[in-house]
Amino acid sequence: MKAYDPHEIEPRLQLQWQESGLYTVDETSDKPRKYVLEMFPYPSGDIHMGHVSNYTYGDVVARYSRMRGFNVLHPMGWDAFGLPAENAAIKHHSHPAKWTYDNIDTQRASFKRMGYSYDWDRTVVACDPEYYRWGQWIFLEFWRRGLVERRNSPVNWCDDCGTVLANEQVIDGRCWRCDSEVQKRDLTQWYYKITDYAEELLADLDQLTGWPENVKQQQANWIGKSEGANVDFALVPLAETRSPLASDCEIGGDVVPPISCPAESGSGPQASGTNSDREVITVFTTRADTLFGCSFFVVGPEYEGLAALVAGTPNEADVLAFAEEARKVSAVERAQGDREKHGIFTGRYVVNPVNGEQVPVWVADYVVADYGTGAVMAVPCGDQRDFDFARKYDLPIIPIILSEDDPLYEQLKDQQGRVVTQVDWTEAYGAEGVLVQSGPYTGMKGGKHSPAEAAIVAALEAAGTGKRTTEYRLRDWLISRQRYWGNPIPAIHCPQCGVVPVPEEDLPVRLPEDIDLAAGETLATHAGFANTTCPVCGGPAKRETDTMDTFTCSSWYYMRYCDPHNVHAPFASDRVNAWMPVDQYIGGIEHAILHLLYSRFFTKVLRDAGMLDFDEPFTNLLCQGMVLDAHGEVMSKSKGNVVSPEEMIQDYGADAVRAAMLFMGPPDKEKLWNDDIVPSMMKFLNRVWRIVHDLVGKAGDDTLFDPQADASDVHTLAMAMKRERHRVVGKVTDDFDRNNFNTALAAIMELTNAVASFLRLRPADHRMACQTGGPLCQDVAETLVKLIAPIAPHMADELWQTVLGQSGSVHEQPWPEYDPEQAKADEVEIAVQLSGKVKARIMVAADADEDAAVAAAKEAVEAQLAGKTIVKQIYVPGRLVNIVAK
Ligand code: ANZ
Ligand code: ZN
Repeated sequence: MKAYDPHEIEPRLQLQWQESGLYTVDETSDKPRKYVLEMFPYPSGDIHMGHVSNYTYGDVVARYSRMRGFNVLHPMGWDAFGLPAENAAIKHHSHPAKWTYDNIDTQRASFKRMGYSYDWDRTVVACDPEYYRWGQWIFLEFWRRGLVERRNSPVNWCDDCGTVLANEQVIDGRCWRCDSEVQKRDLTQWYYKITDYAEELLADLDQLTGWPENVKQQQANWIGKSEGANVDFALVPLAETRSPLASDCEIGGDVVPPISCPAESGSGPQASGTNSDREVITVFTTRADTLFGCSFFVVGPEYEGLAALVAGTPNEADVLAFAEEARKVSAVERAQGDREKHGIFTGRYVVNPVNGEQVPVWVADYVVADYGTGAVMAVPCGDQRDFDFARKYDLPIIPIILSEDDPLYEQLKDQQGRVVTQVDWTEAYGAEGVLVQSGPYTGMKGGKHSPAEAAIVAALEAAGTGKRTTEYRLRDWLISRQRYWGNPIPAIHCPQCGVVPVPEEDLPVRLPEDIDLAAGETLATHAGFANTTCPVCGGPAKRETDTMDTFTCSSWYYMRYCDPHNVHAPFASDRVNAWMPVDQYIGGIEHAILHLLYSRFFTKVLRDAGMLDFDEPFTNLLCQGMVLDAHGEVMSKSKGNVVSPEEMIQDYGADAVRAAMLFMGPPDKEKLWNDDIVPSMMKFLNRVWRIVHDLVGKAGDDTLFDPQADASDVHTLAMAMKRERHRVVGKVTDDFDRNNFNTALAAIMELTNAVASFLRLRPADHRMACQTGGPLCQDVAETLVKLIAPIAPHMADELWQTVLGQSGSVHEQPWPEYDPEQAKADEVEIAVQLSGKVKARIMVAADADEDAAVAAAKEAVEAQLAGKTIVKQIYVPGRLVNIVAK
């Protein structure tokens, strides 16, 4: 027997597969289609273990699906625009394209060396003008559809990256790429109006039954739908503001008068005085039911009308200085619940529309600018942030919602005056409860979406001081970047005509190649690029010099794979509709929001443009867990704990590395690397190699036959091998269907054990000569090779073609069938219990009826039953007999 030599086998078969076009998709095939896709990589250089796990999972799914009779689309490409290329080019005085394409070459070679079954004719490279041209076309289509906007607003700025970032790219206040702290700047930027699709992006998560729950939850939280109301608080004119807070709001005893002295207190929303003739500040609240507990009012430091609000008040200078300081802290940090809150009284009051009370207006840093209206009605009784703030600045806490079993409820339920500050309270009451001290609404159920909330909002709407609204946390997607190595935004700034789109026939707007980034040149300073003529009036004009966020490139590449060489359109609809949605998508959890949300958005827009006939791009999603080092730490160059796939392949071959990756654990869980795993997989592959040879009588001296072994069991073991063959095919099929690659591999190992036990007992020539032995051994050999083909594709194909002497590749073979009947054991072990306690275990026929099983059980516990009467007997087929005796 030739020794198993992956270094000889693997490159030879890779060449054979490539030359025969084994993985080239045949669009004319009438097999059912299946689209298997892994997130395309960023061409960062050498491949790492994360790549190996991601792309090995995808390759197993693709290969298994082909054997199951599908016409499989399994493409690969590169997400090739982005900053690292630009930074490397600056460092080495070269061009980002060179760095990028060199790295692509390296990665492509590695992927080929891993034996991945891609259709290489469909490669999409994002920085190729033939691809980015259509990204520009899509930009213009979005523009035509009213989904592009250019506006000035505070944006996230990363100094290290020298560019703005989308909200999704700011993780805990830091840049997603370089981890440096993100600042706010007021800039005019380009946006995609993803918020137009907020509702559908949220609602359609329900369709995604093939997605992990945690990913859907993260998207739902990010979209952050809140149903509530906008409520208008009228501003008390400065001239009518009588006195500062303290004297108005003496908190002496338990019962105090209202915070200020309005006309009719506690009478519900006032029908008179709609706020149309007065200046109002509007708040967004999900808890209009708590309006009677509003004891102060807060605007954020960014509040637009702040300067006007405090103009002429004694506090003016202090308030403005405070706001300026507070604005410096990022919104993310400020929104953190446990952060210490800071604020200052503005000297102004607003009127609570439900009871006419005047409440003081504060500026506080826990109110963020870009949510709701940027102003908050503070209800310290019901909201923890307001509660903390009230405690710190000694503002009233009016209990207005309580649990009925709270002793305070009894005390307050008929309260006429008002009980304020609850000194013994340690936290706000955020739950549902019953309203007290709430005028006509006292006694009603309160909470989010509660009857009291509905009633109060209805009354506010009737009075013209409120309106039902739905808020989303999702913000529009800021897509412009101040960097060279990206897709140019196809727009022109004309002094006469304004901002106009580049005409479609002028696409692509090409990146200039002659740019000296190291010398600080940018698209804006590159005269040849920046100066142009206006397509409308023909006058001199400037090109837009921002490029698009690279996430725009990754939002539709999977559509392009379906029609990669189209020169007339991004893709032909019928070709994309024929393949999509992607049946199995595989990638990292870090894209739970970013790439996956943007792709869903693109899909919906292009559907509305009549280009697609589906709503969601990815039917099933597998998010792979990270590969960590043996101590559970992330592998990184700086820590020096990186395991190089290249070295592993050099030592053991690609098949062993693939098997190791699959065997390490469930694909969606974190995996701990250990140095023994590849060598032990190598050992296992060697065993399969030998067993397959031996089964068909080609092992020679390497046969497992052991003349010393007791051969009396040979028939039983042959039957056991046959049973295992059927059982394991069933198990592996089931496991592959659910992406349980590790347990599939474990089952294959069990089959090799059964085969080895049999092979020990009978020499090959006897086996091959005997009537059942010959066909059975051949069948088991073929089955084993097919089962392992998706995992170790090179070894399997070598065994198939050379040792089993079959024509064609194993990767074109149908998946093995199995017969569940034959997988059943003849006998099963069952427990024998006496009054519920296990006393013995016996073997009975798998299809034994109750009488036979109980008889066998009684025999097994005969001694213990002596002298007792049997009261009851229970038989659970295949599991147990329970005898109750006294
Ligand atoms: C009064 C109130 C009482 C509130 C109560 C909550 C509980 P969700 O549910 O997450 O959408 N809010 C509104 N705009 C804000 C802003 N710009 N910055 C900080 N907080 C803001 O949150 C909605 C609630 O968050 C709103 O309902 C408002 O406080 C606060 F017992 O109004 B609530
Ligand atoms: Zn950065």
